[in-house]
Amino acid sequence: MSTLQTMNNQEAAARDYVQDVFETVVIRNPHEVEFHQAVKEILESLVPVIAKHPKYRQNGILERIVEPERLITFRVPWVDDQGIVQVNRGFRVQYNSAIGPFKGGLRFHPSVNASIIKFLGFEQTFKNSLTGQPIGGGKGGSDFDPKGKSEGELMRFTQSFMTELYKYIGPDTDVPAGDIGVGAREVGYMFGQYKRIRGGYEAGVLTGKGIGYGGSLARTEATGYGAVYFVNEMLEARGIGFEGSTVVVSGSGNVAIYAMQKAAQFGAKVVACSDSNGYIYDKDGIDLDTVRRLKEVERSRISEYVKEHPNAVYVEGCRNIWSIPCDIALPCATQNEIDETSAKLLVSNGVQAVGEGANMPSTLEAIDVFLQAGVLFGPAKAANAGGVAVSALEMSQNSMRYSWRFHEVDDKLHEIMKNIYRQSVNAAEEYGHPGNSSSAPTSPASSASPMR
Ligand code: NDP
Ligand code: 2IT
Repeated sequence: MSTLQTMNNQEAAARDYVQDVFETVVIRNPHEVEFHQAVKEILESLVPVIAKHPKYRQNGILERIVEPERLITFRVPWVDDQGIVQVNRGFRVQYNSAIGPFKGGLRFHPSVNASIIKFLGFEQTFKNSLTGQPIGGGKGGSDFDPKGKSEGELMRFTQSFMTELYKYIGPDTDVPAGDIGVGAREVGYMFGQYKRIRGGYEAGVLTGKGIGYGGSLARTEATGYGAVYFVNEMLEARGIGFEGSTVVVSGSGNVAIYAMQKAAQFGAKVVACSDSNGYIYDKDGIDLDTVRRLKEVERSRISEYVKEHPNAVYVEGCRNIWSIPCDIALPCATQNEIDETSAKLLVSNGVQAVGEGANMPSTLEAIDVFLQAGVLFGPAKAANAGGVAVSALEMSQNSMRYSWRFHEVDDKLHEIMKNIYRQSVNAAEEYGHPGNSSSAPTSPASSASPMR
């Protein structure tokens, strides 16, 4: 048999194995379309690795990787301002602890369910290992909707959530942090409740804490800054950069704000951002101070921006943000916000690079469009790893009972993002990139609809 024939046989065997594992995932996790999507993306990319190392077909590695160590669900009762008892559902997936305690954020959003939490926990496992830090993968959250809740309601809900979650977490077992709908305020309520229940000060049980009680400088900025650092590496490899470029960012939350800030510091003009109601377009460049005040202080809608900046326009509905011509697109809102149509629009408008600040913001079809068009594509697991990387640095500082200065943490973050880029390039050189969707495992149940 020729070497080429042996290689083809190994690749066919790898593809069959991956297809079998994927079919089992679909059967075992019915209707969990986001989870199927995340698993499919990873399995597809592993075909050349398994073809090259056939031993991985024998030791059940993929079967173990696709199954979380455990998924915890629990009731979260709380009393609203009218004195009525409300009940939400809480989740924590402890996905994989092979290289360290489970680590990953908590999301409070009405769309949260087992599928969302499992896709996020699965992604987190790979992202965390890419950071080079000793952290396993986890994720959690609730279908609680923080929008429109009073401060008292938010506090009572969050304390009730921790009253159950505390049983499963700890500085050496599982360390949650923030995600959509969970920032330093919510982490603060949770940390206080955990401390009361445990009767001791275990600073490393949560990250993303306030600076006064064990938080790390630069954690707030880390995900957005890290995404821009990663994209900058991609651009520099092509001899270009942010300087003079036009950037569109979706979202206007934690990740989006600091991606905009760093992109602007690197000389880009950020012309658009959004929230779940709509987007703003300011052709002269968005005034970030206004966005930060509206979102971080007043917690109001992005539509308010145009009242202070009459030259900007507000468009209801956030999907069409991708019709704005740009050189660099940074999706920083939520999963499946860029579908095939949006990806084609971005490509036809000349986009050069896409960096995923959000988790799984591009559908599988959208990723194919970017790869086929030769667009520089920074996948979430690599591009947004800066947040959790600095969370791991927060854990280190808590263990040392010491804190680094802002620039020390930022320098470490920058180095970590460069290292993730180098690892990604090395892997692509060794195994090729998964641009060809024909090698993907297939299932009719596996395509998630966009923007839920
Ligand atoms: P925030 O809650 O701070 O901000 C989320 C932003 O996205 C808001 O502008 C929100 O609008 C918008 N958004 C949320 N859900 C939807 C939706 N279904 N449709 C349209 N817009 C939506 O969250 P983060 O900035 O922390 O997280 C953003 C993304 O980045 C998420 O995918 C998260 O998983 C990912 N991420 C976060 C990290 C972190 O450190 N925080 C680390 C790595 C990834 P609105 O206010 O109207 O809801
Ligand atoms: O998706 C993510 O990486 C996060 N939400 C951050 C997790 C963390 O533990 O800092």
